[in-house]
Amino acid sequence: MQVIKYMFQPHGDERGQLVALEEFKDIPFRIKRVYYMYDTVPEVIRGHHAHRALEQILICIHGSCKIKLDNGKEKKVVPLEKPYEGLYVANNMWREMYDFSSDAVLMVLASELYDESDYIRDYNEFLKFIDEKVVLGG
Ligand code: T46
Repeated sequence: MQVIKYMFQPHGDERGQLVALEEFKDIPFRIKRVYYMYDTVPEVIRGHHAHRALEQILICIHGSCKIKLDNGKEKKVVPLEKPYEGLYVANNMWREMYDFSSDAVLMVLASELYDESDYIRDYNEFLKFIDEKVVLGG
């Protein structure tokens, strides 16, 4: 499984750091939505779903967390610990977010507006979705 982690360019000077993200330049899609999670309860695991079409970049802009990616065949755990790194998560990837530090803020840049019908929340349905994509050559 190929994990795509972007290392964004911080603009640092004596005042501190600044990271700027532009769609189609630093981010490979049009950014239609931004959301973030914080005050995550220790031991909690978020996610447990995939998406039919949504692409996202996950950036832990404060603190740290881990992302487990599962493409139906392979699983990989990716730590996010720096505010200048972004993990690309494609639609066809089951994801779980966990091990949040108490100060973690996980920000997500999303290619689509919120749409509950885009979620695949059942793991067997996800495996079927992946198989159908392979058959269709997607
Ligand atoms: C994903 C991972 C990384 C909204 O009203 N609008 C939104 O844009 C989002 C993302 C959520 N919500 C509502 C829906 C639920 O009532 O916020 C509540 C929590 O959402 P959810 O349980 O889906 O959160 P996570 O952390 O399990 O998953 C989220 C995203 O939903 C998902 O697309 O890939 O973060």
